[in-house]
Amino acid sequence: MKSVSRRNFLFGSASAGLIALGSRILGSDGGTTGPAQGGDDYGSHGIHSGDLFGAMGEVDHERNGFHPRDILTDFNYGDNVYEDNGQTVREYNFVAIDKEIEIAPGIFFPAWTYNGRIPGPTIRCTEGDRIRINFVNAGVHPHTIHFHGIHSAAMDGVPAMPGMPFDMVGPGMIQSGDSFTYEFDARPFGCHLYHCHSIPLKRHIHKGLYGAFIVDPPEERPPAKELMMMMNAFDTNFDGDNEVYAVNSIAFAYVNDPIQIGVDELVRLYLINITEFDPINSIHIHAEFFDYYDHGTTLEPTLRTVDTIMQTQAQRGILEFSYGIPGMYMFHAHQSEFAELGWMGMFHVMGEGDSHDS
Ligand SMILES: [Cu+2]
Repeated sequence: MKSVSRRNFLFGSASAGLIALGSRILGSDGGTTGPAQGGDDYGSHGIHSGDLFGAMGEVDHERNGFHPRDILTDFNYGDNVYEDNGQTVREYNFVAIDKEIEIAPGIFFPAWTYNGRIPGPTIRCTEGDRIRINFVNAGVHPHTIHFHGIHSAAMDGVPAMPGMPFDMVGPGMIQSGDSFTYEFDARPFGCHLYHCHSIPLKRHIHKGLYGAFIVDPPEERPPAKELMMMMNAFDTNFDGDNEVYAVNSIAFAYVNDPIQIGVDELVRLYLINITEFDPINSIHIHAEFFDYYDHGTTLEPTLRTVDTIMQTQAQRGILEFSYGIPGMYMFHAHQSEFAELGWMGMFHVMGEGDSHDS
C-alpha cells in the first residue's frame, strides 16, 4: 500500500487537479495541463479527467468494481421483491468482503466492504415494506449490519452482551464464515443509513462498512433528479487522521466527471455523513440555495434557503435545489482542508443546446 501524509496528498493530487480545473473552466493560462493521460472523454463538458489529474493518473474504477457516477443513482429496490399478505417484501443479499479499493489515483485502501463497494448498496423502499437482508460474512473479522430506523432489539445489529437472550440483543457479531438474516419493516420514511457496529466501532465503520438506506414516504415526493452522496474519508496510514476525503469514496470523482443537471431541473440530493475521526462534515453548493429536510423525515423542509449545511457522523438529510443559469458550479465541504483533500465536485448545469452524455 502506498501511504501518503495529508500534506503530500494535498500538494500532489489536489493542487494539480485544482490548477488544471481552474485553467479549463476560467480560461486562464495558469495550468499546465498537457495532453490527457489515459483520460476518458466524457463529452460535452469538455473536461478530460486526464487533464485534471495529469501526472497523477486515474482511478481504475473497473478494478474497483464500481463507478462513482453509478453510485449516485444506483438505488436498489431489492434483489428479490414479492408480495406477502398485502405487504411488499424486499430481499437483499449482502456479503462482507475484504477488498483493496483505489480511492485516489495510485492510493489504495485495504477496505472492508458490503458487496465489494463503498458505500454498500443503496437500499431503497417505501415506508411499511418488509426488508430482509441475508447477510454473509466472508471477511476475516466479525461484522454486523446496524440500521438506523425503528425495529426490534434483536434486529439492531449490535454486539451481544454475555448472558442476554436473543430477543434482547439479537445475534451479536456475525463471525467470519457465518450468516444471519436481518428483518424488519422499514420506518420511518427518510434518508437513513446502515453500518457495521462491531467493535472497535470507529475502525469497523471507517474501513468502509456502511451504506444508504432510503425510505420513501407512502405518497411519493415530487419528481426530481435524485442523487445519493455519502460523505466519507479514509485514514490511509492508520494514524487516526484522515488523508483522503470524498463523497462516494473516490477523491475528486465529480470534478473529473461533473454531474450533469438541466436548467431549472429539480435536484433532490440524499446526503449522509459517515466520516470517522472528524467531528463534523459539511456541504456547500455554489451560486444557488437549497431547502433542507433534516433526516428526510418530513415532507416540508426543516430549513429553507441555505447554501451550506453541516452534519455530524450519521446525520443526514435531503437537499432540494435547481439551477437557473447554465454553467459549471462547484460543491464541496466548507472545511477547506477536506475540499482540498478530495471532497469537491462539480455540477454541470446544461443549457439548451448542450447535449447530455446520458
Ligand atoms: Cu465490522
